[in-house]
Amino acid sequence: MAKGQDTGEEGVGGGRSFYITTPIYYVNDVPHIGHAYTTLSCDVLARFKRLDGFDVHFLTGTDEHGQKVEKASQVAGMTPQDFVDKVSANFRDLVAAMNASNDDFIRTTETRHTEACQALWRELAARGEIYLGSYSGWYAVRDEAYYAESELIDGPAGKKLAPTGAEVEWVEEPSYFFKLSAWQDRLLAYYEANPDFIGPDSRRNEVVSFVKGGLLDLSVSRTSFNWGVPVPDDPAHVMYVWIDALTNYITAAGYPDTDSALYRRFWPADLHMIGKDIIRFHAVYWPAFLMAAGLEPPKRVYAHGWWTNEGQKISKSLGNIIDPYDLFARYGLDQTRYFLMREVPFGNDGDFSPRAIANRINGDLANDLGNLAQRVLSMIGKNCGAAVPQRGPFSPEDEALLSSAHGLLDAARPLFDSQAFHKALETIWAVIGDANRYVDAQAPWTLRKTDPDRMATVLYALAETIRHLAILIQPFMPESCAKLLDQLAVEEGARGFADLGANGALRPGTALPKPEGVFPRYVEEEGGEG
Ligand code: ME8
Repeated sequence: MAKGQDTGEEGVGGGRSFYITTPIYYVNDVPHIGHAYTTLSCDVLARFKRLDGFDVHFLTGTDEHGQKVEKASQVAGMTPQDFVDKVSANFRDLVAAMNASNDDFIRTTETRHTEACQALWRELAARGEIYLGSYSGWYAVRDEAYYAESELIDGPAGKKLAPTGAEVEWVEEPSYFFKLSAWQDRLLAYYEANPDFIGPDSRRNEVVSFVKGGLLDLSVSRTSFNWGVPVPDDPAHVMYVWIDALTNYITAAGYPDTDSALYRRFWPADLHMIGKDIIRFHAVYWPAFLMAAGLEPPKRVYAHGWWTNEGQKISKSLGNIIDPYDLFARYGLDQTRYFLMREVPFGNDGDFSPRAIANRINGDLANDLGNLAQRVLSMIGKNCGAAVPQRGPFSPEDEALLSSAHGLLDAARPLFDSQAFHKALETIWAVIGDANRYVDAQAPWTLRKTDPDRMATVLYALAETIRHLAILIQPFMPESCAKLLDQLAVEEGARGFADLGANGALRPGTALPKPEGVFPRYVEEEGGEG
């Protein structure tokens, strides 16, 4: 069923398409580093794919219905609508502040979304996949999830808690059910036929054993509150917030108009990026809903790990929320983006510490990349008439450096396609290491006196290597790489992956602007904790 895995495919209108989504975030709280992290990873991949010639659709947005959001609006003393308008704007602002390149921002309170949810519901009902019954069991508002008695754990004072630690309440109400139990075998067959559907592998194994353990029918409507999408033809019910939320991915692809250019081009989505907390909803319920409605499941769901703050769970009640705006202000936007993608193997849990980010900024960025660019560009500025050097024949050392730069894209592609962002950076930084060793070995400052022609060739090979590095690092640090490429006088239209290699090589004699440092060292503020 999944077609065009990883490499994209010819869509409507030609060219390869790539549809990537973040979870839509609950508007019960202020956005924190965890939300920024998921959005960032999608932005990095969306930018990579655009540079690689794909027609990308990058979606993010907010999840605005359900009991949790309704309760948060009550605490804030606002109507749910006023409350969601206000908090959704915070998420939209964060997306802009972090320089995310999303093509759409969906809100589940929009009319297009209500229509899509109701159309999906009608389709499921018409196909006999939904029936009316009554639910009695445990519900955790914090997780917006139902739990079986057997899943509960013992909390303090003999209180039962959800396996996530969330409080549970007993719910008894009339409810529509989705016949999830009937999908167990077809889900397992789907996982089997599409080995890349769930990443990383550890999550895939977890999902497969959960489904093998047996599936119960899923309650998909609530009657005890009304902040949700009304169930068609039965207004006493609102849809369970997860059927509403998951539908956002097809709403934004034009559903229910499955003949629309948008839908034909972008559905099924190439990747739903999520955190590991919501894998069950995305890898079990969502493909079951879609298959039951006769629609294609997404091609891949990737669940990344969890950030903690100096070893502690990040939570409002612990007062240790990491505010992404604070990080951008203190360390710089691109520096923060780099750190988040480099520090922790993507897929693993990660721990934030001020020392770790300072080390990355001063080591990887200021020393390795920043110094390389600064040394080379200022030598060219001083010794080559502030223009791309005139090069002579390449030595085997020059060829070796250039060929490692030329090989970067092919090495990086499979790493991006498997969401191994940290490895992509490691691979790029290996070439930075090669380039720094090459500068030391060639010693252009000595050649200046002994063999100026050779110096020019060495500086040319280095400038060309830096051009490759800057083009490939753009997805992670778009603003800083734009500055580097400006300093190499690479035109804006010549910064895509098609311009890598000898075809787009710097032209000797091209005038270069005065070089400026792009990656300053991070100096701890007086009395700061950096
Ligand atoms: O679950 N570390 O929304 P949500 C890493 N509305 N990522 C984190 C994180 C942390 N400490 N904290 C949050 C919902 N995240 C639903 C989704 S989708 C159809 C509906 C990220 O606001 C991570 O991506 O609780 C996680 O999955 C998501 O925020 C949960 O956001």
